Amino acid sequence: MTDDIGALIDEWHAQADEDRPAATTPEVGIIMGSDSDLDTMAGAYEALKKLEFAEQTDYANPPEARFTFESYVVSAHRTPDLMYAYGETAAARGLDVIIAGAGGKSADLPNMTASIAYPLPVIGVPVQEKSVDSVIGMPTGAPIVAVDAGKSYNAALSAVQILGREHDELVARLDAIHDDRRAGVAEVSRALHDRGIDGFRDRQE
Ligand code: RP5
Repeated sequence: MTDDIGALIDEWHAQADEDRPAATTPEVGIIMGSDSDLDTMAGAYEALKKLEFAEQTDYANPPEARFTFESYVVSAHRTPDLMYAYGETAAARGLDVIIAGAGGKSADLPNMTASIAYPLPVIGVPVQEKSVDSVIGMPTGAPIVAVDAGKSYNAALSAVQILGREHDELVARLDAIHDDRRAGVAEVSRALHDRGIDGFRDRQE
């Protein structure tokens, strides 16, 4: 293969053949149909960073963090060969779960990647409301896990829940951010009650 897409495909296949130890490869792969999806997919980055995942930008030189993710743009319609290669090599490259986001009415990247990468779990993120049916509309026997439109943050939490079945430290991190959320509700609840609605609103302005 000669073009840049071909070079990426060749690279992934070569990495799949390397058989690197699990601790040195990304656990989570984030793919999106276009870089215009990035703002919506950023929630996944936010959640993963909160859970102390580092972004692995060089497959051969992993960051120090034990848990990592990688990200790529993979368009189902413009580069179906790239999508196929990503799904096909994902498990051998060490990924445990893929988060795939796409927008538009024909948001096929998540569902097609789920079929290609099966039995690796794929969590679909409909980038827009109109993409929901396309992402979740899979026939019986062709599973995908999906979140609501735009909820890439939740997709990352779900990905880490899956990883947590193998790694107790991730369960502890998930518990910690859940506790933070509970504490946040307790704080505003008390502030609302104790200051009263007018006082609470005044403080927020
Ligand atoms: C989809 O089409 C992408 O996932 C994106 O949401 C949408 C528009 O893509 P661009 O034209 O911005 O590249 O495939």
